[in-house]
Amino acid sequence: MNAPVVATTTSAAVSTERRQKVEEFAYQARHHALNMGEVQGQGYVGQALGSADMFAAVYADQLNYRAQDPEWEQRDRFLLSTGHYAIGHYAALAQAGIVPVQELDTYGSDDSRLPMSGMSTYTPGMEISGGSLGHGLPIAIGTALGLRHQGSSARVINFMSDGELDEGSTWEAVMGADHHGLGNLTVLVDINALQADGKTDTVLRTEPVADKWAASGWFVQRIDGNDAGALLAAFDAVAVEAKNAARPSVILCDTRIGRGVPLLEQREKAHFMRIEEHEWKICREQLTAGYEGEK
Ligand SMILES: Cc1ncc(C[n+]2csc(CCOP(=O)(O)OP(=O)(O)O)c2C)c(N)n1
Ligand SMILES: [Mg+2]
Repeated sequence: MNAPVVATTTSAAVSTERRQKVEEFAYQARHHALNMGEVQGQGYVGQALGSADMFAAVYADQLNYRAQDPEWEQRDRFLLSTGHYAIGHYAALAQAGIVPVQELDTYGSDDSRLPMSGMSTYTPGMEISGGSLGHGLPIAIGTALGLRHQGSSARVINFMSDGELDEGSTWEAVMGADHHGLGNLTVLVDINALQADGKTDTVLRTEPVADKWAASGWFVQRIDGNDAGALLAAFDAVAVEAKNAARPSVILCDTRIGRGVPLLEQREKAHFMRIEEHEWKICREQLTAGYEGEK
């Protein structure tokens, strides 16, 4: 069995400039998420805040894309498996210049290109439709195989949640990616330890999760998913691994739901948050104070 590799090279190995670019991107994306949340008064705001650093590392540092041409043939493919995280993805797409920032105000409204669950035919930059959990990774495997078959150097990054580790289709795909030696595939798992029905370990215990991926032949890292430096170091290790071996990589990201806004980090009912009218201003102020304080 392959021993799980836990990334220990955090910010020290990553330049300050690179890390700050990701942190700034994540900060702006969190504001976008709060703005979208306020349109509805409720929703998956906690997930968007919790995973903003992961989206930021992808869009500000890793992904090869053309903002004005989202279907550019040679683009890297970013697949959002977890449909309800669309709010976090839209925030990143806006910050990346793929979706106009003003359009975020339409989030979740009738006729909007930004529905509550990700839809590939609606939104530029949304490669697959979500909603039914556990399908992203199987699709990512088909995509990675197809790109390899075409001789493309584009890579596939699949984003999923810890709740999706309850799905049998996920584990079939984990084995399939190993079988096919998909070195062009990287998976990010947002381990916020929470699901719709409660804490992940009370719904279905998935730990020791790193060992399970490693036993299936993957290159495994487990990091603090709210640490931009750790995310970038992990992606750097994936790049080194891709040169040495043809096997898929997973970055298991421990995150905190609501991250960056203490008021929301403490919410008990965090899967689908109701935020009162007067609280939005407090959320923004807390977000900005935290970011300025950490700079
Ligand atoms: C196949 C499937 N089963 C069940 C659901 C219902 N469902 C919607 S969100 C969710 C929780 C999934 O866990 P996770 O994504 O980790 O939740 P979060 O961290 O966002 O609270 C479930 C079970 C679904 N969308 N698809
Ligand atoms: Mg979860």
